[in-house]
Amino acid sequence: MALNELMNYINGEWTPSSSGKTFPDVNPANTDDVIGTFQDSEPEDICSAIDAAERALPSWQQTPSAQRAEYLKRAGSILKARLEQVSAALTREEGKTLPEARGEVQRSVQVFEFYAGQGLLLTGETFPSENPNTFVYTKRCPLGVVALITPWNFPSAIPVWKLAPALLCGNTVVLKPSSPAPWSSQLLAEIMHEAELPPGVLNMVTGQGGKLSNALIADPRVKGISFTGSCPVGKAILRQAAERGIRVGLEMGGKNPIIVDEDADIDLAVDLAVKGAMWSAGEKCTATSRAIIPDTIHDEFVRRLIDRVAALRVGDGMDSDTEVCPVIDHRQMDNILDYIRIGREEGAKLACGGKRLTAGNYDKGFFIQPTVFVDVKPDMRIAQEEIFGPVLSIIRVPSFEQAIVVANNIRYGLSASLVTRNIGKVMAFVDRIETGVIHINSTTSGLEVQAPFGGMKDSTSGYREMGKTAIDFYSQWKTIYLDAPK
Ligand code: UN1
Repeated sequence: MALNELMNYINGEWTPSSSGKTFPDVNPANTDDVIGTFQDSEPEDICSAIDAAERALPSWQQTPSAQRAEYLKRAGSILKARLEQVSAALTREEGKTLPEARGEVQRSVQVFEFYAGQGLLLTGETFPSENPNTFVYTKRCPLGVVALITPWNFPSAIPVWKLAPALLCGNTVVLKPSSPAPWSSQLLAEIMHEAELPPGVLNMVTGQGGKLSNALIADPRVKGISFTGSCPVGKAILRQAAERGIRVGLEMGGKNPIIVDEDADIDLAVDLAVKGAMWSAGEKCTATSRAIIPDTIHDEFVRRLIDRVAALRVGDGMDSDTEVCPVIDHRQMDNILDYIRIGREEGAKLACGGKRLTAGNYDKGFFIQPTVFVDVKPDMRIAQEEIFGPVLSIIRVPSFEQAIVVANNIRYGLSASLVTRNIGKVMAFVDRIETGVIHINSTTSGLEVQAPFGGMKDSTSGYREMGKTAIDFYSQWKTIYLDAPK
């Protein structure tokens, strides 16, 4: 069977890479299922994409923002009409269950709708002047050509939540999706094409991360970079971009805790810990990876949690009874299994899971048993480093006070959750927890598009995505002193 050969999208055209080479996109639930081949691009292809973006910039930035918003509105309605198809594609290439994929694509639709609604709201300020004949005001203008470097774990929502505000503000874009999941970005480019976005306003180039990202960052025409991915890659981007003095937004790892208060509903706490840790096989930067539990309820919490985790159904995300999906690829699977080995060597106790599933159809995919460690000490590597897999570490603490200390004693600061009925503890937690996202009585993951999203500490370079805040990243200010002519 002839495979689908997918192309780069440059200047409104489907273009092969200059290398002539391709790489396959494979279904992580069944590696016999090759979705298609994608262009294994070279720095020259990035250069052509930047050429196109640069050429498209003058007329795009002069297009009124209300009109730019119209394209987003159109894209949102095309995506909405295609929700089932795009969600199924997402499950097939990324692995997450179909309901989770639908949730993600639905969020992409909401992102388009939200920014489409901002078309007439790119507001500035007016200021009284010292002089009677002067009008002082501010106006937003775009950065220019921006590079969006996106991960595989939310291959629909993350490209959309970067692209929509970038376009709204009048920037032109080069999108480089992560190579394990390029198809979702391909579908996004197709939708923007159908929405009749002018050629060159969005360009998409697939291929190996390091080489292509370097070419993007090094090009003097690129004026901003937004990246979601791992901490080491993010820090390397930051160093390179600092040389050029351009704007960089980094959204990186997490090691997100759930703290359960002594008076909490334990079944609710177990439910939130299991969903937060195991849904999407833990492959969210907002996934729960530490459960910090006070002595008094520890054993009961662990007993109920293990019952629940041991009963989780692992399988193909397309099967309607699957709860835990495969992980993305062999490399990721090996990383996770390595961390499980490290946890055992460090002296943590494996309470359930811990292995790759291999019998029957499992053999063809990358399935890992949902895994729980108990007796985890806060300074162990499995309690400090991001694993990005279905692995939860349970840490026992003497008190609520100590729980917050342990939660904060880490380089990351993305998200945290508290399960409690006690309003005083809610307030103390909100005050003292060092994370950019705080969930009370809900899982550490889950975001809404109208609210700012981002972390603290090593999880971020200090900016926020989504909501109106993203507009501040993708635009810059002009301050105008307008004097009446004599
Ligand atoms: C969510 O919690 O719903 O890469 C989204 C990630 C985050 C997105 C989390 N940027 O996992």
